[in-house]
Order: sequence, then structure tokens, then C-alpha cells
Amino acid sequence: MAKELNIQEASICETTLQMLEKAKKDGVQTCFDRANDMSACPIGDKSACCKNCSMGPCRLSPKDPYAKKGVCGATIDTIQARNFARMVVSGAAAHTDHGMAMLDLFKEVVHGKITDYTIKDVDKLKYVCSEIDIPTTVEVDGEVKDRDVKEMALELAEELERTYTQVEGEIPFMKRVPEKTLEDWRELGIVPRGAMRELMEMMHRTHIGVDQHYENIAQQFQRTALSDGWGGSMVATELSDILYGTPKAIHAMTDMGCLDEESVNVIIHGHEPNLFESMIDACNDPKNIEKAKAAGAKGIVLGGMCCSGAEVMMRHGIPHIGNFLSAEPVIVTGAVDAMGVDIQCIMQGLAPLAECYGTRFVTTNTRAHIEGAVHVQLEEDNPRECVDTIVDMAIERFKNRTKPVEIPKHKQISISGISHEYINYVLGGTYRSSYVPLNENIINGRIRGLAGVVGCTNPRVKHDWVHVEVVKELIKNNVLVLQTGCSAISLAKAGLMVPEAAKFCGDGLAEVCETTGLPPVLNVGSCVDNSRILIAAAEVVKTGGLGDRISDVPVAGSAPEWMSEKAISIGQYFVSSGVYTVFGATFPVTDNTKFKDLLFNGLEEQHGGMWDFAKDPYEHAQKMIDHIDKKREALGIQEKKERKLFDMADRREL
Ligand code: NFS
Repeated sequence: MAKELNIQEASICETTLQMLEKAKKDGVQTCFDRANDMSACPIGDKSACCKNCSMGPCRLSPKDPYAKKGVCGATIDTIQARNFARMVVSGAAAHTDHGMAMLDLFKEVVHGKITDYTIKDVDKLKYVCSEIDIPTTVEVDGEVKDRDVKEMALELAEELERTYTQVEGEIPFMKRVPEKTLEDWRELGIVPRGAMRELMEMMHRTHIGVDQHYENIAQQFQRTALSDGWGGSMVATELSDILYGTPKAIHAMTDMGCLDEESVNVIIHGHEPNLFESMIDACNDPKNIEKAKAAGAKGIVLGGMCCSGAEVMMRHGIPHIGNFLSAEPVIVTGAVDAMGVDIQCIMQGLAPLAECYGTRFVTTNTRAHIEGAVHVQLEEDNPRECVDTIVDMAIERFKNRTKPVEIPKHKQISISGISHEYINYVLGGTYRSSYVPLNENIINGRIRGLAGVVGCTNPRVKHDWVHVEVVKELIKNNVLVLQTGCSAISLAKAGLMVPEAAKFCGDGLAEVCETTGLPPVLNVGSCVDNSRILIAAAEVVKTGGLGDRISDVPVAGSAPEWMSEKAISIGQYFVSSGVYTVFGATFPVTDNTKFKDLLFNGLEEQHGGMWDFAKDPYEHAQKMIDHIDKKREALGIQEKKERKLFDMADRREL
């Protein structure tokens, strides 16, 4: 008999809760019920088991970690390090394969073989080229002219391909890493070569009987993670900007209340932007709108989920329906006529649920088929065929809706689209765009420091609650927060991504928000867009006044409700870049082991970054604030240095 779920304790998202109540009435299950019904394996949770060969699987004791060894003699430290390394590999592979798919698409667009997409942002193309020393101008007859766009784009594609395929030597975006940080990496031997090489070597080293020193394994998983953050993910972000436009501040609505009972509702869920970009065209196509109207609908409503949704929310203000844990509850509304998915973070539980409610559930990518879904392949040279088919299926389902529809009312406006370029612009203006005002505000203490709060939602903790409480604590203490992925959606729903949220901030941060019109919580995009946070951190260092390394900057990272292996790769590349990073929910290491000590202490000696863990949101935020203060102290800027006005004593002295 399944344990009954205490619904009110599952989430703070009102719309999700309403749908969990409905799911219960309807007699269907979601991940919340499944998590409630299956407690986490206590040995696996601590990463104290190994199934890398068939002499086992071997289980060690998390309570007495050195009491036993694996059959091969592997110690708890080797086992944990190998398991951790494999999480990094899987997460990094997801991001780099996504980035490589973007690169393949980009090349075909430049060669003119794919015509549905074009280079939308030539300025961004030039900017990325200039960052990695590709010339953007040529001299013709003594006159300096802009280079031909196609020629420049082809050279960029060729150069960026090295991010994946390069066998020896440093990948292109190493040119963006602050000099001293890069020097540290060179010394540690963790500057990444091409991602394919790093991932392959890491998998080799975790095979039975290869690398059996946790410190050596950690060196390679750091290199692997860096090939994601400063490699695959960064390529994905930059090429998406070039093809679909660099985000600028934009209003977007969030939450299930964006669906409309009288319209055909289509949701796109996943990670690569191309499916969504084509679906936007399809939903705006008058022919499709006519078809929807002929079926009795008011029109077509298009909404996003997870990171696909985050990308188009940033670029086009498309409504975002909810984060990872809301994907199943949204089907329970009965209002979703079709859900099209591509890759990553798509729960298999969606297929039977969609069947219950008659929602057409469509996979579109060769890499991700799901039993029970209909597969309609998205051909990149003819993407409209796939998306038009999904729209037709949605209209058909709308006509034949049999189940009652219940759409929760709540929706919330937020400001999205805060790219690194936009921060630069909003602080400095068009002609003198710069990070100087940001650095000055950190130095004078109005902004105490920066935080990147990112990552998933996880039914093992109260959905959205940890994200929201961590961020509220941070802004109350004058920490400016940058967000991506599902975490960003938690805060958008909670209404903190609007300038009015300044009322929740400490005085200093509130003043900055009031002056710039920025919210205290900045949505910088999807999970691959964590690379935007790296670029911003590098820019802060290069702007000056806050140290020579990323690890000198008063900055901290956080993933309060993480669940995916991608989050581990992200956490590791943040840490290896010099960022103190706190995870919540759970952490895959055994206490009182040398490996845990390396992650939580030892790494700091290498490059200044390290891991930490706190499940409680207030402790979590406090750890980040303490770290920020430690960095302010080291920089000698801990005392608030307000510009001093003349007081009476000064006047007398004069
Ligand atoms: Ni990131 Fe995006 Fe969400 Fe987590 Fe999944 S959608 S890539 S992994 S769950 S933030």
C-alpha cells in the first residue's frame, strides 16, 4: 500500500499544489507520490557503493566508511571519487553534446543548407570572434572594413569545433579566463583539452583497476567539468545568441495561469532552442491560427517548461509554465493539448500521465525517444514539418477534449533576459558600457557581493521553498543574485524578479535597484547559460579593484534543490573556477572521508573554490554570506566606504 503524500508539504507553488490535489482526486501519480513512496537508498545517497564491475556490486558502510573495501580492494575514497567523476562526465556530456548540436546547426546555417534559421545577431558574432582573436575587420586599399559575415562565421565555427575535438592544447574560450586563474589551472594541470578527449579519459580512468587515487581522479574530473563550463555550455550559449538573438530585458509571464481553457495549448519542454524557435513560427502562422479557430478555439497559446522555456522567455518573452517538478502537474490540468519535448530532464512519468489526460506527448530528437510517446523527428533542414504536425495534433486533441479542464489562476510577471551584454549596457549605457559601476558598488558596500543561485527542483525537498528562502536571505543582506534554470523560475513565480522586489532588499542593494531599474534577482537564462555567470565573474575581475582571480571576488554559488548530474558538473566547474559553492537537498559523499575533505576543504588550497552543503535554506544562505564577507575582508573592503561628506570637524580643520 502506497504511503499517502502530504500534499501541502510538497511545494510552495500554489498551482502545483492545486494540481496535486486534482491528481489525487483523479487517481493519478506524479513524481511527488513516487518520491514519497520510495525512500532514497541510504548507501547510494552517500555514494558508498560501486557497480563498476561484476565482482560486486560492493556496498560499504556510510557509518563506518573505512571498515570495508570493495572486492578489488577499492577504498571508500576511490569509490566515491569514481562515482563523482562519472556524474561529472554525464552532466558535462549532456551540456557539451547540446553545444555540439548547436555548432552543427550553426555550420549548416552559415553554409546555407538550413534556411529556417539565420544569423540574427551580427554584433554578437563579432563580439565572440573578437574574444578569441578572430579578426572582425579587414583592410582593403588602406581602408578598414567589416569582414564578410559568412567568412567570419565559418572561421568561428572552425575555431569553436576545437572545444570538442581538440586532442592537445587549450580550448578557445580559455582566452576569456582571467590570467591568474588560468595560470593556477595550468599549474594544476586542469586546463581542458577538447571535451571528447576529457570525457573519454575520465571514463577510462573510472574503469575497474585504473585510477585508484582519489586526488588524481579529482584532478581529471575538474578538467572535465571545465571543458563543460568554459567549453560546451559556453559554445551553446554564444551560438544560440548569434542565431536567435542576445537577450535583453523583457517582460514575461510565468506559471500555469498562462494556459487558456478556450485556446489550443501547446507546451515545449526540454533544452535545445531550435525546436522552440520553430514552434514559435508555427504558432504565429496565420494558417495554423485559422485551423485552431476553425476547431472552435480562440487561438493558440504556446508556453515553455524547464530550460527550453527559459531560453525563449529570455529572448522573446514567451510565457513560462513551470519548472521541472511542475511538468507532470501541468498535464493534470487537462488543458495541455500537446507537449513536444527534445532532450534532458523529461520525466518518463509524463508518458502515462499524458495518456490519462489525452495530451499528445511528442518526442522530436533522435537522442531521446520515450516509450508511450509519439515520435515525430525534427529534421533540421525542415523543422516546420515536425512543429506543424505537433500543432495539428494539438488542434485535433482540442476538438476532442473529453476530460474536464481545471487551470489554476496564478500567473506572475517578471523581468527576464539579463544577459552579460545587457548588464554591461544597463550599468554603463550604450557608449560606455562597462562593469565599473557594478565593481564600484561592490567596493563601496552597497552590494555586499554576488551569488549565482541555480539548478533543479527535487521532490526530496519542499518544491521551490529552498530556492525562494535562500534568495530572500541573500537579497536582504545586499547580495545581488544571478539565476538560471529551474531556480530562476521558482523566483519568477514568487514575484522577486521585478524591480519592486527592492522592498525585500537591504538598503544598499535596494538603492542600486532603484537607480538602475533592475530587479535584485536577475534571470540570466537556462542551465547552459550558467556560462553567462562565468563570463560576468571574469569581467568583474578584468574590470579591476576586486582582485586578480575569480576566487578573489566576493561571490558564491548555490544549487539549493539540485537533482541532475548536470548540476554536479556545473557545481564542479564553478568550484574549479574559484567559486565557493553550496548545494542543498543531498550531497553524494560519505562523511568523515578523505574524499569529502578534499571537496569541502582541500580544493580551496588549489584554486580558491570549494564545495559546501546545507539543506536548511537559512544556514545555506548564511554560509554564502560568510564566504562573501571573508572575501571582502581579504580585499580590505569590509568596512562600508561611503563617500565621506565634510562634517563639522573637517570644516574646522580646514
Ligand atoms: Ni538544469 Fe534544465 Fe531544470 Fe535542473 Fe533540468 S531543466 S539544465 S538540470 S531540472 S535546472
